[in-house]
Amino acid sequence: DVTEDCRGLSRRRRRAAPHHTGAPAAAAAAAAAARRVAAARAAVASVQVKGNSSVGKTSFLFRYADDSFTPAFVSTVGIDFKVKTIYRNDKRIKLQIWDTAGQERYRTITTAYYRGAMGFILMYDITNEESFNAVQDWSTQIKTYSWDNAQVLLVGNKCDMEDERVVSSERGRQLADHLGFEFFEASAKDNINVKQTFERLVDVICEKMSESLDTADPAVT
Ligand SMILES: Nc1nc2c(ncn2[C@@H]2O[C@H](COP(=O)(O)OP(=O)(O)OP(=O)(O)O)[C@@H](O)[C@H]2O)c(=O)[nH]1
Ligand SMILES: [Mg+2]
Repeated sequence: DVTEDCRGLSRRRRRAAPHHTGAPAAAAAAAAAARRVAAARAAVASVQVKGNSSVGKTSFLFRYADDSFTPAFVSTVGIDFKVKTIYRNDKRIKLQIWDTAGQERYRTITTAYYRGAMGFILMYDITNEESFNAVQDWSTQIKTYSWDNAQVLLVGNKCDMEDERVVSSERGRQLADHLGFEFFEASAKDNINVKQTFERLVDVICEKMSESLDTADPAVT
């Protein structure tokens, strides 16, 4: 429960804070309190982007969070994250997006983080057969290490490179159906389906969360 977490955090902070007097301190305290209230009101959703190295995970995140794109390839070391506040159905949601390294050598580090995610974007590159073949393995990893109710979307990235396409939309869709995931083709470069992917994932997570809250309600028999 996110609200509980925020309250717990503010209690700990209050106890640890030194006792100040005077207007600047009071103003700062009021501002801090306002921030705590705002933070407590926002739900937190945590998602991760997975898939082989160079499929475009970091680019996808940068396009979404900063609306930027660079053609240079800087392979991610370990794990990193960005936070973006979004509004869905009048609800404020702090979306925590974890960008994980696709390279095999960081697998031990990245595997440790699966548990924390409510949803995953599993990505391949439509111009790279190997990245598509790896989707099954990534899916198995997700199912093995993540929370049982975690939601997954399959994304075929780089759909701007139609001339170099080796994975047809049809094969992508079939694999998604087989794995039970929703499917999008997208381009971080041309900003196609990036926002839509994240928003759909958040909506699916919210649906799933309220479903599991309903079934967990002890008043319902
Ligand atoms: N044409 C095109 N190029 C893209 C797209 N997305 C990413 N790229 C390029 O693909 C390369 C790899 O992108 P990254 O986002 O760094 O890949 P990654 O999946 O984060 O790789 P790792 O961090 O090693 O796991 C970079 O040169 C990007 O510019 C896209 O939609 N279209
Ligand atoms: Mg990366």
